[in-house]
Amino acid sequence: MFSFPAVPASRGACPRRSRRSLPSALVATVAVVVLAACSSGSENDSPGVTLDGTGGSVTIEAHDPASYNANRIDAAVGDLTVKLVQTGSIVHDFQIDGIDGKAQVTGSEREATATFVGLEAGEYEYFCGTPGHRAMGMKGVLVVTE
Ligand SMILES: [Cu+2]
Repeated sequence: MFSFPAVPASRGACPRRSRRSLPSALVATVAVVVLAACSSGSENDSPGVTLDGTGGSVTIEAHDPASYNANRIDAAVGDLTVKLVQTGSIVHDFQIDGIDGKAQVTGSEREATATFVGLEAGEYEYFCGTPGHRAMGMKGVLVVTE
């Protein structure tokens, strides 16, 4: 199902007896390595990119299959208008955890704008509400400062 690039090749050459006694802890470790590889892969589209929304507006891109072009947005206390731009054909949206509002794009509506009102200082998670996308890493942190 998946190759194990993080596992030394020598492990694959282990004699049969050691494979039989493979501790479950090692199996769990391998599973974690695979998960880590998957999640880092899904975030490759937005490697540490921060968007500046401190002026009250920001434009973020939605990429297929499930990522934004940034994993952080900085904003100021107050209102934030977010323009979501579609670069593919899958339905995506932009929501902020705990805040009313949603910008949604589809194959035919390539841009959508939403204004999130009265943001207070703090950190919020923004995400795509299309089923499965948030879990695939289509999310980021919104940092609101005074
Ligand atoms: Cu999405």
